[in-house]
Amino acid sequence: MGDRFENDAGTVTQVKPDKKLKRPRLYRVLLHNDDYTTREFVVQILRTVFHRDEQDAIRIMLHVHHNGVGIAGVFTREVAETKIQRVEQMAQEQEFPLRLTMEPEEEEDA
Ligand code: TYC
Repeated sequence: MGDRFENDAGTVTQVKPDKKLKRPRLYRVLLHNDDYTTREFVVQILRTVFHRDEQDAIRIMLHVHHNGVGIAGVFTREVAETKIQRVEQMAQEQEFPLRLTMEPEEEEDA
């Protein structure tokens, strides 16, 4: 139980027991290679949706192009889901088959 305080008017305040403030689980958003999405489009979404600078966006795009998969960014679950949806929407509009997935980072203790 948390601390109790009583003021001069007899009002008792009971403090809620401390809750452990757990850090939210983080998710990697993975970008997958394909043969049809243009390099320019991938760089564009890395810049606009994932806020990468030009150099970083090109580096990530080339990494995915050569290795098949790479990390666009790391976010809480809802933010990761929203970014994936935005990119899927943008890709669909240009009929690119670009695919993104997310996976939880391993839990760190304490
Ligand atoms: N392989 C694509 C091309 O040569 C470029 C590309 C890179 C596509 C990364 C998707 O996630 C991707 N046009």
